[in-house]
Formats: sequence, C-alpha cells, structure tokens
Amino acid sequence: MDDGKPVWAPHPTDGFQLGRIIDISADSLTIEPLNQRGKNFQASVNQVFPAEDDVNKHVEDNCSLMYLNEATLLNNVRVRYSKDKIYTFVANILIAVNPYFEISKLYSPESIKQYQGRSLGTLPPHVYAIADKAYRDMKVLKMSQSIIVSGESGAGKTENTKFVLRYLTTSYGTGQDIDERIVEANPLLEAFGNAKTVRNNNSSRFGKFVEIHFNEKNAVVGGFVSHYLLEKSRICTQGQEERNYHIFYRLCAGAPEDIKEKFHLSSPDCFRHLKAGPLKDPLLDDHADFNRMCVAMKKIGLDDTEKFNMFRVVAGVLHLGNIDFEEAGSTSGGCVLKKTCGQSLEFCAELLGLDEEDLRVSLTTRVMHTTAGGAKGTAIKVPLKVEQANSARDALAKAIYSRLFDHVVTRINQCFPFDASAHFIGVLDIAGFEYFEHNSFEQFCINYCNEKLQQFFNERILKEEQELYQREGLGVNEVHYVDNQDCIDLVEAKLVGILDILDEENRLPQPSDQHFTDTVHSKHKDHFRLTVPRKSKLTVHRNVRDDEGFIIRHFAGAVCYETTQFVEKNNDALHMSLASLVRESKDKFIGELFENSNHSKDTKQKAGKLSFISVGNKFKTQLNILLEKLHSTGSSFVRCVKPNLKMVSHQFEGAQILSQLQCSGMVSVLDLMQGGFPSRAPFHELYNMYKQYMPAKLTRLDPRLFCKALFKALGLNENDYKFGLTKVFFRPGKFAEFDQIMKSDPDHLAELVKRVNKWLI
Ligand code: AD9
Ligand code: MG
Repeated sequence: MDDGKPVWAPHPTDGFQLGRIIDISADSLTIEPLNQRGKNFQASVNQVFPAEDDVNKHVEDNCSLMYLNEATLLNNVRVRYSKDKIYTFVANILIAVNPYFEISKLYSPESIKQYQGRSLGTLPPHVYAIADKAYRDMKVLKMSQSIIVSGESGAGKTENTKFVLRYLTTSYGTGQDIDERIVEANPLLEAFGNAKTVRNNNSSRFGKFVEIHFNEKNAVVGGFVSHYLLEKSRICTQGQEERNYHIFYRLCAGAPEDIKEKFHLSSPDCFRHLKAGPLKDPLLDDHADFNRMCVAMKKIGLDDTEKFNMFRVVAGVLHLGNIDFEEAGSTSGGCVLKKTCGQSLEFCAELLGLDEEDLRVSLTTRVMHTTAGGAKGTAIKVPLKVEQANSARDALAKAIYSRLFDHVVTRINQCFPFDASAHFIGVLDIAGFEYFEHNSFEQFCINYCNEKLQQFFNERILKEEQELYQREGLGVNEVHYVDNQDCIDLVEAKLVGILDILDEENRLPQPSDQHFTDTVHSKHKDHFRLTVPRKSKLTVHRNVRDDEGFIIRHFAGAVCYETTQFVEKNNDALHMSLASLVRESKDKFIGELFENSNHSKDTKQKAGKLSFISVGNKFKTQLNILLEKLHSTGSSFVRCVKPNLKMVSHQFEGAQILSQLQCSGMVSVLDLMQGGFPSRAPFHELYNMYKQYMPAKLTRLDPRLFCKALFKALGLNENDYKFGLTKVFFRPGKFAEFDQIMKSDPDHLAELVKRVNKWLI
C-alpha cells in the first residue's frame, strides 16, 4: 500500500477521504490528505484502504471494482447517489439509498415492463430487478421466495416494500380484485400502525411480513400479512415533536360532520392523547389522507358498518384518554374522577358499549380475591390511588387500540381469499438495529430480532458462498465471520435466557425490574456478550441505580438497555376488572376484540395476582415461525440506507452511511468477496454472450472448452479467474475488465480474433 497510490483514510463526517501514505510505523500510518488544506494525520492500518485508480468511476455491481472494501463501496454508492442512481448491487444484494424526492420515471409502468423476465445485472440495479428475480426463482425452482428489506428508521423499507408488491401484482396478477387489495392493504395498515416520529414522518411502528401467493400457473391468487410488535406506548405518550398514530388525527380532520357529532369529535387539541405532539404537520395532510384511507377500505372490501365500528373504537380511546383522577377527600386513600373531565366518561362508555358506572368503578378500583375461607375466596374492591388509576386507564387504552390493530390485520387477511396457493413471495419490512440514548424493552426486542436476521443473512450469504466454492471445487481459503448464536442464546435460551428470566419475574407475587436485572447479571456473570453498565451511562439523565440495566454486545455494536418498565412492558394482560369489563361490553364489536384474550386456560388469575401474557415470549415464538419460513424459501436482501438525518434530498452524510453499511453486515460480505471470486458466469452464458465475435472454429467447441480456449487466447492472467464445474469465477474487478476487452472497438476485436485463430492452430 505504500507505493504512493491514493488510499482511503478515515474522515469524521465523510466516512473516508483520499490521502497518501507518507510514513509507516508499527501500528499506524501517517496520511497526507489529498485535499491540500488538510493536515497530516495518523490512522491505524486496518482503517486505511486502497482506492480505485479512478475515484469518479461508478459501477452497477460493486463487485466489479478492483478493490472491495468499505471505502470503495461507500465511494461507489456516493458517486452513484450524486447522479440520482440510488440502487447498487453488491453481487445479489441490493443497496437502496433513500433519495427523499421522486425520481422521475424510476417506478413508472414502463419501468415495470422493462424489468419483467430480465436476469439480474442486465438492467440497472433496481428493487424491481430483485422482485423479478424472486419471481423467476419461484417459477424455475418451484420454491417460495422471500425478500428481506432492512435498514434504520427512514431508510426506505416501507416504500421499497410497496414497490415490490406493486411490481409483482402488476406484472403477474390476473387483473382481479386481489391484485389491488394487496396494494391497498398498505394505506389501511399505515393509518393504524404508522406515525410521525423525529426520524420519519411516516414511520411504521410495527413489523410486517407480507406474502403474495401464486397458483400453479404462477399467477397472483392471494395474500397474507403477519404483523409484529406494535408500539403500544405511543398510544398514551409521544416523544417531543412526535405524533400519535395517524388515524386519530385523520379521523378528527376528515370524518363527515354527522360522524363527528355522533362520536363527539372535535379538533385534536381537545384530546390529551393528541395534544402533546405537533397536531398538524406541514408535510401531512390529514384530511386528504382520511379520504385516501376510506378509498383503501372500500377497495379492500370493508363496508360502512365495519368502517364506522373501527372509527368508533378510535374515538372511544380518545375520550378514554381525557378521563382524569384526583384524590378522594375521604380516608379511603382512593381517587375519584375530576370534575374537569366533563363528559369524557359518558362518551367513552357510550362509544365502547360499556356501562358508565361500571367503567368508573373499574378504573378507580381493583377487584381482589381473598384466599381466606375457601378455595374461591371472596371478591373485595380495593380503591386505587390516582397514579394507579392513571395507569389502569392507559393500560385499557393500549389494550383496546392494539386489539383493534390486530383486528385490522385479521380483516385485511380475510379479504385475501386463496385456495389455490402453490408458492409465495414474502416481503419482510421490519425495523433494523436500533441504538438510542435511552434503550428500553422495545429496542431490546427489535435488536434481538435483528440478531436472528443477521444470523440468517450470514448463513445465506457467507456460508452458502463458501459452500458454492467448495461445490465448484475452487479451493478458496475459508473466510471467518462472527457467529452470533451466543448472543441469540443469551436472549432466548430456555430458563436462563433473558426472556425466560423476565417471564419468571412477571410471575412472582411482587415482580420488580431491579430483581430481574440482578438475576440476569447473576445468571450470566462472565458472559462475553453481557456487561453491567457503568454508572455514568445510566445516571446522566435520570436518577436510576447504577446497575439498573445491562449492556449487550450485539453484532452491530454494544447497546445499553435500561430495565425500568421491562416487567410492565412484558405483560400484555389487563387487570381482571378491566378485562371482564370490556369482554362483557354490550357492543358486539368490542366484545369480539377481546375474545380469547385474558382468562384463557393458561392465564388463570390467582388470588390478588394479575394475570400474565408474555410479550417477549410471544414475539420469540412469532420470530421463530418467521425464521422457519425464511429458511424454507429462497431469499434476496435489500439493504436500505438513510442518507442524512435532516430527511432532505441530495445530501450524502458519509460517516452515517458507512455505519449503516457496517451494521447491515455488508462489510463482512466485502471481506469475503475480496478474498474470493465475486463475479461469476455460467459457461453457457459466456458462450452466448461472446460467440458472435469469435471465429466459427471456436464456437464449435462446447461452452466450457470455448471459455477455456478464449481465455488462453486472450492471455488472461490465470490468477484472475478459476474454472468451476459449471461456471467461471472471477477475482474482483476482473470480469469487468474481460468484458471490456470483448466489447472494445472493431479494430481491437479483429486483432483478438487473429490471436484466437493463431492459438487454435
Ligand atoms: V421506519 O423504520 O418504518 O420509521 P422506513 O420504512 O425505512 O422507516 P420509509 O419507507 O417510510 O422508511 O421512507 C421514509 C420516507 O422517505 C418516505 O415517506 C418517503 O418520503 C421517502 N422515500 C423513501 N424511499 C423513497 C424512494 N424510493 N423514492 C422517493 C422515498 N422517496
Ligand atoms: Mg416503515
């Protein structure tokens, strides 16, 4: 590397900068930046990478570069982004950078047509190319496929997912209702499951796996949506500058007057659950979005009754939120409703089909069974303190809303009838690795999920690549990657895993976050992946004990989790009084939302004890089902990248982007490819591609011999390629070089043909 050629060296904001090595010591290099104004600086050897000769060149498949490393990848993506080319391949993996503006014609109907039936690599990189590959693989291999879309919040996962769904239904649908329904399910899901956050004005607060089902003739016949982990805390509290779920504002803004009157709706600032955040966002048009959502509901096949049932529940949740409590004047220690809540209780009860008095009692007291004097015990009403009543109210709101969301998904699925499914293509749109200033149970679950997905990625890309080399008899050195099974075990192992320890805590008579945290630490004292946070990490902003949490060393970096509220957030059950209240609602719709919820066989309530439904273990089960599905399908990966934090177009923040590429495992892929043979082509493809240029004598050979003869005649360096059993494999950049020789000007080509002829004699 010290041959005076330019290198990529670290840069704090751009990720990398060009420089020249001017001195080498034992463990660091002295770099002179090529940018004249910069000062010389030190960089460690493993942070400096060789640069391509022409740093302004860009390639569609990053593997056709000569040097495969994180710096050349970043540079390639950067140069392409500056030309509005947001998609780049790294072999079969697609990188998609969010442009934050509509690129003209990129997703037009003509563009859809273009990609149909075309092999990967024959057209510019595009999410359509991935969709079509999945479709062709499904058809040829007779095997279901999945497309895993990942990336951080605002990176473009949901948008790309929608492009895939539209592409597949447009290209391979039968033109019947089902095609449209699959696409129209999205506005509905987004109304109930998306919200404005500081990272994304339309952030999905749940994960989803959407399957499009195809019949024996490979035409679209159905769909199915699975959803994961709706963020429930948002229903009652939102971060600064964030909003609640879109549906609340849309309903207030767009509902027809008679409905507004019936549901006692007014402007959002009349509702506690809405007025904390920005009520109106200049970029969001709640009124128009309401109408758009109603169109989607109609297309999906929901009638007015169902639609208004859903809206009624949403309105009920809003009025519930306005109920407030104050200490009761008596000595009971209980609380009463504040006078200032006006008719909130009445409206809420009316909309949810509850008895007003029952609702009031259920919010302010809790039924307990004493064990004294018999197996059943007697029920007594214990008054709740203001704080407890507040949390009972919020728990009820969260339970109702999340059941409503489950119902929306169930209804969507009922609108996709299918009975002739042979295979499916599933698209996974789920939040990527998260790391905030404060990390709680939600981040813990998301990052656990990402560990599992990363393991799947490693197996599919890294392991299978090496197996391919072996199968083809290439004899390439093994590339090592960090296996994260130990981290997954730490979370999900039976009994000793964090999820089971947490469940155990939830089942104690007096569960506490602190006791849970201590148990985790004591069960995993010297675990490589787990450490106790240092005091400073947790106590800067809040007054928490210094060990109230744990740090997990994830594949993408260490994350410190604060465990306050883990116990509460892990429990999906309502306390008994509230659960029976809603289950026995006079309103059939509400009653059905809560059917089979608490009180099922395995969640019997004991005396005085809350029932318990584990959020963590439910997610674990769902995830394992999902991974089983992924394992049984062929897979493609789309890595979405967020270009900047300001959410604006044409701004490429290199360092930010680099860290996303590292987190997504792309850098390990490059390591593997640099040591291996990233470009490959089956003999027959090369034969078909180049036979037109070659003398007849050569084209009479079979494809394998044809390639051998051609390469020899061209005098290609034998280190640059290898012949496998069915394919030729090229070292990084070498296929592009070869292709260029073959497609060079006619004079040069004539010269080549002469050489081939000579060689043949
Ligand atoms: V989150 O984890 O759900 O918060 P996503 O889903 O990764 O996030 P999303 O797809 O919602 O991000 O994209 C965020 C915004 O970027 C969109 O609302 C669009 O305004 C913008 N975007 C994303 N992809 C494209 C695109 N291909 N073309 C134009 C885009 N705009
Ligand atoms: Mg999203």
